[in-house]
Amino acid sequence: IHEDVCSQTGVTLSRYMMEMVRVNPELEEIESIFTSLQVACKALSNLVRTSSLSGLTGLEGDGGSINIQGEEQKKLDVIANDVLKKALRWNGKLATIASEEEDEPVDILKDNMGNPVFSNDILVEANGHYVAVFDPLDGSSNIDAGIPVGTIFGIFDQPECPIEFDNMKRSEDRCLQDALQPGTNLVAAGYCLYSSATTFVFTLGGGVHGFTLDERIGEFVLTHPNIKMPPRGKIYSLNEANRWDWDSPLQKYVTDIQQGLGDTKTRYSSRYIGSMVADVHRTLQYGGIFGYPADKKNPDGKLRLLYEAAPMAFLVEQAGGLALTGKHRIAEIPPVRVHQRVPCILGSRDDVLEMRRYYVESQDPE
Ligand code: P6P
Repeated sequence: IHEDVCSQTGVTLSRYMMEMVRVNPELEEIESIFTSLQVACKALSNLVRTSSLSGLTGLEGDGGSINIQGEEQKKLDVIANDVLKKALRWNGKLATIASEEEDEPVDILKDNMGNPVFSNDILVEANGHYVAVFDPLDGSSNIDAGIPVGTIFGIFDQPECPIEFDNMKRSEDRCLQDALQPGTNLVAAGYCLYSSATTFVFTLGGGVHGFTLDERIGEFVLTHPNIKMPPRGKIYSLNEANRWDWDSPLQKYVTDIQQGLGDTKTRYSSRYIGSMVADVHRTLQYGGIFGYPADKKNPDGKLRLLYEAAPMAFLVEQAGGLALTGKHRIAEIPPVRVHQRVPCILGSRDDVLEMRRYYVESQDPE
């Protein structure tokens, strides 16, 4: 990908993508998908911001209750999932989506009743062959406490399928095959952080760029061109309540960096928001290490491989960092189940390599 497109801050995301397509014509369909993603993220930003005004909007953070109109209230993340599905469905460039809020991957060219959403001629013209995986509102349980939350997304192209698929109507098997791809197959990934500002951060494989929503004009504008993660940080970001369930190499690593006994001989400080998008956003800019490692209770950790860890791993690696399960590169793990979890430790290159050394030296079977 040529990255020599406009990089002065203040350029809108829409213009940035137009310039990108001018030098990379093969990205034309991705540009169209990003247009839909932008609209969905602006809508979700508004939804999150007003959800606490439940008296006005009737939207509760935890949902599930019956509002004064006697309507069953959906949880915010279910609403967020609907917003994203609608935006991506009418884009016509996608065939399949997989979401934390969907039990199975969804043929996005069919409506919730299974009927085709496009007439056949439009379907042929649209030729949707991309696959979107997303967590529509990661960290949503934090919303009522005013803690930042975010949308995480990844975009694949449909894999080459064995010939027998050609004759099948689109079936669950085909949708499952579309979705179960390793992070190395991602063509785009990113997140939208709903915090003090709404920031859309993504990579197309040619670096990482951040755009902040300027509500005066309703556009995402370039504020973080070409984000590069510092090779070292001074922050570790893990839920230490799980410390006694971590494996011993990780316990030793964290104790050492807390006590200034690691490679840098400086004591690291702890920052843990408990919302992956916010913790990763800080780590991308300030450096250090974030993770949800394996522990005795959760041998695969907590984060989902397909639509949380793998898209974030793509971003982190594009920003010069590393994303491992402990020893192995997350991007290379082929998912076998849509919602499978994976241990995840990501961040500054030298910090993650130092952490990994504790595993290698311990010869601890991971
Ligand atoms: P814990 C939010 O629920 C989430 O999925 C991620 O956003 C976050 O990193 C993690 O779980 C926090 O989990 O167990 O530390 O609260």
